[in-house]
Amino acid sequence: MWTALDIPDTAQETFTDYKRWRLLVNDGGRHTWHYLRTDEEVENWPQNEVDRFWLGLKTTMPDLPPAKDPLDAARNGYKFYKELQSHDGHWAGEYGGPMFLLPAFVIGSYVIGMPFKEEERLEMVRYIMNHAHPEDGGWGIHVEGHSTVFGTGLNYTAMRILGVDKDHPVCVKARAYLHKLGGTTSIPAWGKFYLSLLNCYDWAGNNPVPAEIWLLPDWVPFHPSKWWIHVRNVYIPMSYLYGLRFKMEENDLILSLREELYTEDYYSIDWPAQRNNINKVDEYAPHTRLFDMISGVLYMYEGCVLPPLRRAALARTYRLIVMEDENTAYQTLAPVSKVFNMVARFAAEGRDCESFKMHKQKRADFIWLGAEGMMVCGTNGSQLWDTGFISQALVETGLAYEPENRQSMVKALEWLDQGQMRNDPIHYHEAYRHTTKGAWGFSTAEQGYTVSDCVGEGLKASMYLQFNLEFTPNLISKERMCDAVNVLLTLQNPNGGFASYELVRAPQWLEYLNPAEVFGNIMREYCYPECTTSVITALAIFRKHFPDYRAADIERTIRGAVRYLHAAQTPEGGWIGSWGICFTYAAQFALESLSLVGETYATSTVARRGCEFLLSHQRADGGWGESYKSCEQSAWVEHENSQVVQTCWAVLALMYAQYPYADAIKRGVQLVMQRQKPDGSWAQEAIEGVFNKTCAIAYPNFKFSFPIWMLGKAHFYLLELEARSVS
Ligand code: LAN
Repeated sequence: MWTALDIPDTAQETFTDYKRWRLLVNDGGRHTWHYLRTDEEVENWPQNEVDRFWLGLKTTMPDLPPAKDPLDAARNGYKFYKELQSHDGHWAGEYGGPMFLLPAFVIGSYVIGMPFKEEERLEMVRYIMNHAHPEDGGWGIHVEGHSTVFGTGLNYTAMRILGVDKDHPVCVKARAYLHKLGGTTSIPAWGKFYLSLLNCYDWAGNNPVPAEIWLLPDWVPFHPSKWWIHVRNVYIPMSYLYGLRFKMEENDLILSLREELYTEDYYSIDWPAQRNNINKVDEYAPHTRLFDMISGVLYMYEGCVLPPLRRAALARTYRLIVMEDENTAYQTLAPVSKVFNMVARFAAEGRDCESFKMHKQKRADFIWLGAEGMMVCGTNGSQLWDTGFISQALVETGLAYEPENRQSMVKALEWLDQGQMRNDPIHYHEAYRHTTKGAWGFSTAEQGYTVSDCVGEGLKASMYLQFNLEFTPNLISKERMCDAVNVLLTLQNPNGGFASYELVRAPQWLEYLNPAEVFGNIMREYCYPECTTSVITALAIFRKHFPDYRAADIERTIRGAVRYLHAAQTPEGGWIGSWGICFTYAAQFALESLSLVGETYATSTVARRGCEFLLSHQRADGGWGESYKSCEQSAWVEHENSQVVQTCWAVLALMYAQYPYADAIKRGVQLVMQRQKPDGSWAQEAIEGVFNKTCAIAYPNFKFSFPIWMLGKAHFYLLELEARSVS
């Protein structure tokens, strides 16, 4: 099942025949990759443009006549991008970047004996090899990050499980670096946990994760139901597995890994002393003294747990795990909890059961084959997010009206129609979930999680497509749009801001208990400028169409949200982006939403300062470029090069704010036009997104949606400025 693989020394060439891979898109936007073994299968299921593009194969898209003006460039961009639309109307795409998700999947699957196909294993190895740092041979927390113990320890382990020999040059080099860092004893907490499941780290080396916390009454201010949904959903199965001290059986590989991963003799390691041993190269959010103190007490408690209490706690957490699986049709919230849930279900129910089958089936949704090999995505896709942006771009630029684009707009609306959630979760209050009736999530309806700005963007895109275009059918009823608004109105916090999935439920001090070391601001929900602005924008557009629906509530909500947004502006005039890199991303959302409440360069100091902040970062070549490090440091960090996507965000922001001078906009437009390829596409540049302060994540579809959007809009904007200056 996990037989040895014969792996070449380098990974530029694919390890499998890329002409045989197909992306299957079905069931509301599910993505799964399939390798066709026989020629007959290949003949019956031809490779299409979507497959070719994402596999990095040559597409058949022709070179286009050079663009005469920005609108023409946007049109050329969409000629290319339209070919990447799936038959069901959405845009599929790679969602890689984090370097700990593939190892998590490999380790979790190995522990429970859930196999991968050989072709998958080969391409997974290739992906890992392609992302080893050329200088030191290690891996970081994400593809652009420096090598760490977390990245190197986990990717090394994954390579070995996948079937790579320990004497393979990539393993030799990585192991040498790992040893130079002192070996895996100092791996951060989640790494300790994965390795403990694998029986390559002693459970005594982990800080306790007591399931008993779920027996506390709900009103307790730090009750886990109040934690950020991702942390909560990761720690539920973790506490279950920790309670069982679940680990796989020893075998030859495990025994060998115990030698390879450490610089000292595995059997003489002082495990309890490793609980707080975190390598400095990994650390972003060091433990607080409070955390260490509580962990110390809990560690003592682990020596004298009361069996009935533990049993009750394990039963309670298991129930929560099952409810999460059922609420999401086994997609679960995201890949970290996916693996832990999968292992927990196996620990309780074994292999011959429905839960194993279902987890295996949906495991495939996270796995993506890219040009550099096979990876695990940050979610089961970014379907709604990408479809929402390009739909809005086409409508705002007017390209949606052009006859050759109409069909694709109708398809996009059809996808949005079925992508809206129609009901609350099956297990609703009992699972501490927020309402979902009328919401859109980040990926598919099946995944089933409300995200504030996804509801905003989904609603906005649906209204644009349905109301602004006379040729689209009315698929989404007024009632359903009102349902979406109802969801938005439930999500405002007392300070006026909007968080990601839920209301802020826990106090700020909970962050002192952040156990993950490698991520920041994860313990509870926070309000985000991006989420808040998406909501303002959607509500502002909604009330133009339906002025009577909950008018007072909408007015109050918008006013509160704008108040939050004003307060969130930094003294320099920017907004800190938490999900995209970084200030340019947030500025684009912020200035759009402010313009919809009448705040522009001419009328509002906030908007004017926002513009001036951006202009102060425009580079000599006309572009903007900031590094992912801006997000780590919450301060502008220049990238080596200007970036097309960030330039688009900055120029869009200036246009939303009605910045009255053409020069800065023209220079941004020129940069983006110069970087367009003859076939209308743009090359992939630096990574676009981020989460939890430290982990970059890729949004490769942004290099289409935002240039198309910006160029098309800039065309008319510049004409208008010109007309004004003439008159
Ligand atoms: C995402 C992706 C989308 C993102 C936006 C919609 C862009 C944002 O505005 C709100 C938050 C959200 C939904 C978001 C939250 C955190 C996610 C799910 C991710 C960045 C994708 C991957 C990440 C998830 C936490 C990865 C798993 C890792 C853990 C640390 C649990």
